[in-house]
Amino acid sequence: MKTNEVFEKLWNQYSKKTPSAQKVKDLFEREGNTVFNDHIAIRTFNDPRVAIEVLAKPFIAMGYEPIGEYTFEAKKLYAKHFELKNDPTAPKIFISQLLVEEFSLKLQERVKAILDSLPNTAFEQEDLIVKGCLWDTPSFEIYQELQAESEYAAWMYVNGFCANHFTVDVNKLATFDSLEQVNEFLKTNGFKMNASGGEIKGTPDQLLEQSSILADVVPTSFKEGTKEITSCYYEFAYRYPKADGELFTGFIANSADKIFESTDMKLQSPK
Ligand code: OOG
Ligand code: NI
Repeated sequence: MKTNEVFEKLWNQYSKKTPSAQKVKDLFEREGNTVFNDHIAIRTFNDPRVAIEVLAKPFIAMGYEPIGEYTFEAKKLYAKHFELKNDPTAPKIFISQLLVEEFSLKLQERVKAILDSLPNTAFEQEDLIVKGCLWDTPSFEIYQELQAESEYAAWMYVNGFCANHFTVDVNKLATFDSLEQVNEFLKTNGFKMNASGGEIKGTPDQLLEQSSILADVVPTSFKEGTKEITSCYYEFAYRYPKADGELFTGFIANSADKIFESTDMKLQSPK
């Protein structure tokens, strides 16, 4: 797949299941901005059939290289970020995986059963990253059981392979000077921020400030019927220059830890 085609497919899938993202993008554009994408993120399980290396394949084929790695002890996650070295304007890619063996045997068996239900050819598809929930219609009972151990596992079971967020490059917005201004604008327009760890994660000293709106809650098919659960979210990033004058391109584990929670059902206010 060509670079533009991959990002177009990812955006189409993501914006369909994340109505707020298209709304926010339209709002920025109406204010006179062009919206550039700083990075996307993809989630997976560390099973060798679908681990980071497997999902990174289409990006490696485009010339992306692994740059940074991150561990999240409490959430039992590991992540890598990838950059296209010869093109600093290309979106960065953040891929994380659930460290399945660190959870209960029951969760390990659930994940294995989900993946075993598919033929190996399913994991070899070149557009695996936009295949979503490849397996059978999920069970709400299993969703809740996974959620008790890991919001990430439960989210992954239902949403599968997709960009779980795109990220507005705030440095490139013409009518905003700071992430704080962006957040005020979003709140004025009725969007709910992920306030876990503060609305702004990271500091100028860390060279990266990030915020995100809470994931949309959308009707989702379960064996037991339709339920409202989280899909994807939109992130906003402001980067500061390093000593060499170039903008910092990495991620900050402590901030990322809180950004993950944008899809947590526990952050959603009860209806
Ligand atoms: C990724 C969360 C981390 C960032 O920019 O720090 C992240 C996720 O929600 O899968 O995107
Ligand atoms: Ni992000």
